[in-house]
Amino acid sequence: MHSRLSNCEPNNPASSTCQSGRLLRRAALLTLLALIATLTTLPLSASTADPSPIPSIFDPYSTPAHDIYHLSLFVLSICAAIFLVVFSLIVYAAIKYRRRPSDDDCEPPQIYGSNQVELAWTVIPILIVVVLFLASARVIHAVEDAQFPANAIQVTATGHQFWWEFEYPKYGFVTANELHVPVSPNGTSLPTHIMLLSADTDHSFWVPQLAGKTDLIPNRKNEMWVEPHEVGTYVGQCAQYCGTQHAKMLLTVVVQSQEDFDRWVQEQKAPALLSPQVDAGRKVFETNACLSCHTIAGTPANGRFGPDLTHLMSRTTIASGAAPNNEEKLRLWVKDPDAIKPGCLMPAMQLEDRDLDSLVAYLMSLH
Ligand code: HEC
Ligand SMILES: [Cu+2]
Repeated sequence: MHSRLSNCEPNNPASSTCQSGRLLRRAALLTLLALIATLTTLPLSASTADPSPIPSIFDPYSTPAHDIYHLSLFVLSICAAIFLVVFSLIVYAAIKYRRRPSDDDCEPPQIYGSNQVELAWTVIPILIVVVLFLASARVIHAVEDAQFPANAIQVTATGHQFWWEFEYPKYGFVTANELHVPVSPNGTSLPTHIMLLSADTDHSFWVPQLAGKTDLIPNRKNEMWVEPHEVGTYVGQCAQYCGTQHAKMLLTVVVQSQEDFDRWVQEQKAPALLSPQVDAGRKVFETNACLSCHTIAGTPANGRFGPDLTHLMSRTTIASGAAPNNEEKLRLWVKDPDAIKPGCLMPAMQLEDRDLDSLVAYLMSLH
């Protein structure tokens, strides 16, 4: 009967091996079922509740993020279908053709070449790849080649080790770490166009709920845009390793109603408040190196190496989200920036306690 193989000997496995094999198979099958059940119940739908504090690509709130979200669902479902088909076939084959006690240990008939099968496993994957390519190209085109209305907000974002600078060239002011943009309620379109630059090394701007990830590269202009549909605060992170404090480069985007945004713009455009009560602190600031690294509009301080401090107190955090913006943390920061952000590029200025107090009072007056 098995003339093809001469050294064919019947085999006789111990029944205990058989028993444990059956148990193993049953465990594997259960694991597989559990895996499939978990995968199919994952919450993949976009919610309409408030933006979650944990940024997620599955919870989009802005036009480009929506497009990317739908594309990823499409790609994921194709991949899931392929996974299910291939995995089921493997499991089926492994169970159906498993070794049995009755096996005679002979090599089965060997089959070579089948035009139908080979065509099928060449053509189907090619079709899948073409569909994925076209779907991606459509979204890339929609996001990268978008046309902007004349009233689009312009922002130049510059990545620094280890903070973000946001300049609004049309309005003529600069702020840091907390980007404000107007909302585009459903049906309207008021996008914010962001020019991405870097002052030192590579950074990456990623607020997953608003748009895809785009790098900030020295000597190069990259662009991106957001068009959020709901008011709220969205967070992200520098997504390209840029040095010691890369992990403390929080990105905060405050999406505001048109009126709130306009009010914020008016406040930011104004020069710094000069209150005589904090003159002592201002002198400390202006007679130390602070003024060559920081700008305070309306004063001699015009450095660009560190964040603009003109309206420091309009921000909720300092040092790119590393600490809340309050008197205690400001004092600690100016006394010893490394205590909050070890390795950051602001030096400890070794001030006397009295000078430190008046300096912090001055900073606290910068609303
Ligand atoms: C060598 C340049 C340099 C000098 C001098 C300097 N700073 Fe800074 N400062 C920076 C940099 C860079 C940052 C951003 C650090 C970060 O977030 O990683 C910063 C951040 C700050 C911040 C937080 C701003 C924000 O919105 O996050 C404050 C406040 C500040 N500096 C105050 C001062 C004061 C007051 C002095 C003088 C006693 C001073 N700085 C001197 C470079 C400098
Ligand atoms: Cu970075």
